[in-house]
Amino acid sequence: MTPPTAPASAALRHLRDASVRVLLTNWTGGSTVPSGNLYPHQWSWDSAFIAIGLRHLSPRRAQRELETLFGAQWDDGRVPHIVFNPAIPLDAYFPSPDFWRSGTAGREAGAPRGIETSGLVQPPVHALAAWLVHEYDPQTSSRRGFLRRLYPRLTAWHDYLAVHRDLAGHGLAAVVHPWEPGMDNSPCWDTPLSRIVPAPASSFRRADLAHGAAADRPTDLDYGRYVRLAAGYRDRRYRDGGAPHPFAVEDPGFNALYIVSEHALASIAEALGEDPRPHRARARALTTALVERLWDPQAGMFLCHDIGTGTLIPERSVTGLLPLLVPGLPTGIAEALLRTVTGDHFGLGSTTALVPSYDLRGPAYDSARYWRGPAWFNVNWAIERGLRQYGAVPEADALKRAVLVSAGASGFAEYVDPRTGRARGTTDFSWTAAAVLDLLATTPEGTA
Ligand code: 9WN
Repeated sequence: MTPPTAPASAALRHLRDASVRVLLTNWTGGSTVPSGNLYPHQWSWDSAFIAIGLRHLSPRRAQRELETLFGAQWDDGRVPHIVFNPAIPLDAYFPSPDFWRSGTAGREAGAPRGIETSGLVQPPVHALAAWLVHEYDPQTSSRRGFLRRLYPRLTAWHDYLAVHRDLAGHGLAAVVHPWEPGMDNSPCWDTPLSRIVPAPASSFRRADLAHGAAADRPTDLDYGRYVRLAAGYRDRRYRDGGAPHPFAVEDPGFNALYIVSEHALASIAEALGEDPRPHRARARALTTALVERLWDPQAGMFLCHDIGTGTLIPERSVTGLLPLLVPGLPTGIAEALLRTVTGDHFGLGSTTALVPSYDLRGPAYDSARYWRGPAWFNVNWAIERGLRQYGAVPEADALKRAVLVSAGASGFAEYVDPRTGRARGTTDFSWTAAAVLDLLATTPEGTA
């Protein structure tokens, strides 16, 4: 790995202009697509990261991004992982609205009328995004009643997680499909997924391979399992209670973002003159549960918990480093996380400039394939914040430089090979551009 050098100020201006171009191109009038070709609809956690970047370009547009997403919220509080654009042909993305059937299969759970969505969720980054968007321009936010309108929706979202997704009864939210933690193809899911009988390949047609190299994407076997699980959830009408879910995992990254967003809800409540204490109490309880249930001292990081077997999954994924974002971790744990991120398994600052999505020494490591090794920009944006929060300032500065250099050099790739920086997946990816805009805003010109 060659350490990234600081881009000069002309290069920084060029990078900013290029990120703006990506976000303007991917804006569809009420929200932003993650990618014009591979993902032509609105995605939940993408929109949160996108709003964080968009605030530097247009605070109004950033507010709109989140408002559009929450316009598709279900009555039970869930925020769907995809909100479909009716103008896009059905075969442009699989699974399409006719697979999810939110209007019929989701009726009891309160899927919105007149908008097609999926029935799964993604990590709850939204309250954090709403707070950062508000903080950037409180005047526009207050004038538009942004927080006032969004706050009840955000609390209903977190209540959905607390009431319907605490599947093990210890407070943490569980995910019921590998698409829910957002790191779809992580080796962490291999064991729980192996218990799922795949849907026959002839029963569905993937659209992703028309836009991405097969070696960068999940295998057909994994897709068969994703389809079987999603169809099963749909066929039980997206109910979370009753029979146990065939796939149920407590994911540290998902829960870390939940905790950080619960802290953000406390700030939002305070700004609105509401009571922040219930949010602080929930954030504290979740932090205790995260440490008690998912911390593994031998690994020096958090691991996923397979609710089906009641055991921790012995795979090191970047999801287990995301708790660096959580304030107030016990000192020993924060120190161990800092050692792990820079140690042999993730190599930050020695063999890698960006944190890989999976253990460089792990048996399933693959530098090209999706969440099985490549470095992702939203995750690295989050780790940069976490490093800074726990005082690892030189490491955070170096990571910030690496994100800027690598995003620009890769054409705003969806993900990159963590050792070489080679672009993988698609390019002109919205959250990559958003991460750049946000990091540039805290980078004095020429001193990155
Ligand atoms: C399924 C949109 C989404 C991201 C996920 C990423 C990928 C979808 C897919 O793209 O997932 O939701 O079709 O592979 O894994 O994190 O939100 O960018």
